Amino acid sequence: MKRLAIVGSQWGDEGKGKVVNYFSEKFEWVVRFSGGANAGHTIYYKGKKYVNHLLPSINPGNYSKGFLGAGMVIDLEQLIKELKVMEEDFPGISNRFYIDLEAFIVLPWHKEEDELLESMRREPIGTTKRGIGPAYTDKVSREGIKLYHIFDDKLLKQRLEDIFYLKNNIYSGRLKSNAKDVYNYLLKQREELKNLKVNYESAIDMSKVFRNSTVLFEGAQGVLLDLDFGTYPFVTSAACMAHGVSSVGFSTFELDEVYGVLKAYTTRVGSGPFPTEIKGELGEKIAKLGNEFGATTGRARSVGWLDLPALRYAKIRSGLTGFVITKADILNGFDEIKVCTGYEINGEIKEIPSSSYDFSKAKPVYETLPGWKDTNDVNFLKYMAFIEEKTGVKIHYISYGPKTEEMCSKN
Ligand code: 2SA
Ligand code: GDP
Ligand code: MG
Repeated sequence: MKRLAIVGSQWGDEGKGKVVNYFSEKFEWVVRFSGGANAGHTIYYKGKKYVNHLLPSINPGNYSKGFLGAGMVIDLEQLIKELKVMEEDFPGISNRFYIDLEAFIVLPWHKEEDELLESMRREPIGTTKRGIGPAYTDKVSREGIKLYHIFDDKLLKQRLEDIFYLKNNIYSGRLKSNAKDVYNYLLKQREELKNLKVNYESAIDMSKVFRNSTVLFEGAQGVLLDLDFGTYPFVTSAACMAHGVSSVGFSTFELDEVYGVLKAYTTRVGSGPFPTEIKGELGEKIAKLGNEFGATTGRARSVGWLDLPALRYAKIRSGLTGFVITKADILNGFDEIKVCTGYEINGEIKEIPSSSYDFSKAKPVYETLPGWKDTNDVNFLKYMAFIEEKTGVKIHYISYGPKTEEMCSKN
């Protein structure tokens, strides 16, 4: 296989980092194509845990290289932090990372705006406050800084002055950031990145490299958090699905496979509809067993039963060709497992509605399946067969623990 995309099939935190890390053995490049430091992708290497927010989940021990694409919004300060953690254990690893010169930069004012907007919203989105929404907003309204700007002192200074002229008019002095401080801040980041020997590349050079290499695309968040197709407005501001590879110069038709990572139950962090949420003791029990806390913010994730309409939606929207199921081990020993097969909305059985308003009224219709002792149990095989039958997507791999090696092919 030359090109594989791995995306989240639910609301994120399905275990994409671990799954990408498992497959990274077989690919020359691991590419993050969207999002920013809102993501938290957990990997283990030689028994040690690393949480990648920006770095692609390459296997530090092999030769694979990581690319941060133009569709990302990059917080350079956070990137440097992550690289330094990696450098302690793998000296020289930073030189295996490449950034598209067109990538957009998250700056201190974006985080300030994220805080301000959340505090002013009547119905907060529950963002990670990593400046993601404001950074993408600036990108679209053409008011920001791209990576290439930081290599031209004069251009950078001029742009920052222009940006703050506008921002200060809009925010009437409410922002603490100013052009001079951000300029000095960026020169410092530039110096640190130079010392770490990170590579910068133009899209044209990289697309030549990628066309002659094997590439693994690492999605962030999940289909239901996608800006266009998720539970808007309770979504992130980026492409969470396979179509995001277009920002690296690929068409989805060039992908050999698109694997959706699917957690054996569902979690969600932040606001928005969550029909299969399990409230009370049982939900808390699963959350505790699954250690369901945000890998970026530490926020408690809400837990729910598996949601098949949501998976059918993910299949159609993201063109999934297979599933990788994770965290079924967390449900080991449960007598019964519920699975949502449809929603009742205004007295009718339906698939996912377009509007979050209708979705928030959806009542899940459940089937109850027998639980399993462990992931070798026949009842777990039945659970997987049920998912395959109801979604029309085959499960290709099973992850049964957090470590990279705790994974096997299904057949
Ligand atoms: P934002 O910050 O603007 O992207 O938030 C908008 C919504 O997107 C959700 N979101 C996430 N959901 C699950 N996992 C994410 N990454 C972290 C993790 C989350 C954390 O790995 O656990 O640590 O809290 C992630 N990033 C964004 C967010 O909750 C909002 O609903
Ligand atoms: P991502 O955002 O999709 O990469 O997922 P996160 O890293 O935010 O959250 C997934 C959590 O589950 C991490 O703590 C992983 O180490 C852990 N994990 C991944 N796969 C499995 C699995 O199959 N079983 C168990 N028990 N934990 C897993
Ligand atoms: Mg995560």
